[in-house]
Amino acid sequence: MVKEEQGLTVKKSQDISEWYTQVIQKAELAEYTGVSGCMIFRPRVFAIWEKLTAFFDAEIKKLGVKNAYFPLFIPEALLKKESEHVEGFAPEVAWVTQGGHTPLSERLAVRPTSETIMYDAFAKWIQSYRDLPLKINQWVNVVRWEFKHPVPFLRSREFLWQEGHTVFAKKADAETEVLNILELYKRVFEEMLALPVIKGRKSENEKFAGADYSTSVETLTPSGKAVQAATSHHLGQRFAKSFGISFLDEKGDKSLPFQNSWGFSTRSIGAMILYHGDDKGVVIPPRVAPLHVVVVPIMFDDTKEKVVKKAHELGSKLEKAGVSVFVDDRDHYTPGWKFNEWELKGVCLRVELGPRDLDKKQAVVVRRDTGKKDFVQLDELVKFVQDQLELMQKDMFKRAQQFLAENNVHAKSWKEFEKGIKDKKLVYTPWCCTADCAEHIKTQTEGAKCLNLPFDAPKAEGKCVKCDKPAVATALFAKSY
Ligand code: 86X
Repeated sequence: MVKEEQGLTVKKSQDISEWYTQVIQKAELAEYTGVSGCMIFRPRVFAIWEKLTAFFDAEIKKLGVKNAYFPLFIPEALLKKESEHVEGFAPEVAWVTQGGHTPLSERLAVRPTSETIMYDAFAKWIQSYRDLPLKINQWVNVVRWEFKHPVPFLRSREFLWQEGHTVFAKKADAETEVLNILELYKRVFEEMLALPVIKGRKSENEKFAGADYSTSVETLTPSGKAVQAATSHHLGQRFAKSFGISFLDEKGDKSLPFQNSWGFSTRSIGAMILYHGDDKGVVIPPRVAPLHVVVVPIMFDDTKEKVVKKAHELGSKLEKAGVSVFVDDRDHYTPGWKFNEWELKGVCLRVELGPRDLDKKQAVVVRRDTGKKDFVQLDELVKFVQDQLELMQKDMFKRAQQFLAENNVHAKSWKEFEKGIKDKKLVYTPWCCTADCAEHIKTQTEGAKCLNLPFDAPKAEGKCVKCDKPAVATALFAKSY
C-alpha cells in the first residue's frame, strides 16, 4: 500500500478549494461519508465547537435564555402553517415518509429550523403577560437538502447550530434583544475565532421571509467568497398571528406578543479554517484551540530518559496553569516528522527540549502562526507560554482585520463595482435596495449579492450604482457561500 503524503500537496494561494479539502482531512478535522453534504466532525473540530458553544451558552444564560429540546420531526401541516416563510425553502426540506415498512399518514419534515414546532408549543404556554418574556434556545442539528456543490462546514446538508426563539410583550424589548444578540455574535467571531465581521441589516430581498427585518454579521474569506456568519431576526407579530400566540396584558386585554429568532452554526468553523490556515496546515486561535502546546523531547539514546522526564514535568506545570498540553514522546517518529504533524494540526505552540537545552535550563518555543522561535528559561516557561497564547490570539485577529481592510472597495460607478467583484473584494456601494436590481446585479456578476446594509457605512447619496433609482443605503456586496 502506498503511504499517503503526510503534508499538504498544494499551496493555499495556488488552489484554495483543494487546499481546504486537504487541510480538513489531513488535520483530522472532518471526514467525508457516503452521503453527500453530510460529514463527520472529528474530535479536533468538535473541541472547537464546544469552546464556541460554552462561550455563547454562558452569555445567553446571563440574558435569561433557557435551553430546551424540541423534536427532530415536524408534521407537514405544522411546517406549512406559516406559508410565506416555507415557500422559498420548500425545495430544501428532507422528508420522512415511511416507518419501517409502513407508509406514514402524514409526511414528517426533518427540521430545517424550528420556528413552527416551537411556536405551536409557545401558543399553549403563553397565557398572560406574566409568562413573558419567554426565551428558549436549543443546540441541535438541522438538515437542508441543498443541491449546490457541498463544501465542508460552509455548505453542508446537515450542520449543528443554536437557534434562539424569544417572545416579548413589548416591541422595543424584542428589538433591543436583536441587537444584543448580534453583538454577542460579533464577540464569538472576533474574540474567539479571531475573525472580524461586519454588522448590518439584511436588504428586503435577502431577509428571512418570516421576519419584519433581519440583521447579520458577515465576513470575507480568503477564497474571495463572503460568509454570513450569524443572523438575528425581529419577527414582529406575524408568527404570533399564524400560530395563535396571544396574552392578556396588565389591563386584561388580549394582545399579540413580539418575537425574535437568532442563530449561528458550525459554518463559523469553516470560515475560521479558511481565514487562518497556511501552507503547512490549519492555524487555530488559542481561545478555541483543542491543543495549546505540544512538547517535543529531542531523544538520543544516552540522554533520552532525563529529557523525557523533564518534558513531562514541564507538561504538568503548564496543565496546572490552564494550558492544554501533549507531550509527544513517541519514539518511532523523528522530531522533524512530529513538527510537521503538529503544524498541520494547528497546535498553537511547540516546545522543543533537547539535552543541550536541558544543560542550559532552557527550551525552544515556536509559534504556529508566525514560526517565530524563542529560547526561554525553563523557570519562565509557563508565563512565557501564557503571554504568547494571548499575543497570538491578538495578532491573528489583527492580521485578519488587515486582510479585511485590504480587500474592500467603495464603488461609485458600475465599472468600479464590476471590478471590485472580479477582484474578489467586498464592495460597498450606493444601492436602491430593490429586488429587481438585486436580480440584475446577480446575473451580470455571476452571483454577487447584497450581504447586508452595514450599520456603520456612510449614508448613501445620489443614484443607485446599477439603475437610475435613487440610492437608499450603502450596501455591502460580494459573492458568497
Ligand atoms: C430561515 C430563520 C432563523 C432560527 C434563523 O436564521 C436563525 C435561527 N431560524 C431560518 N430558514 C428557514 O426558515 C428555512 C425553512 C425551511 Cl422549511 C427550510 F427548508 C430551510 C430554511 N432555511 C432557513
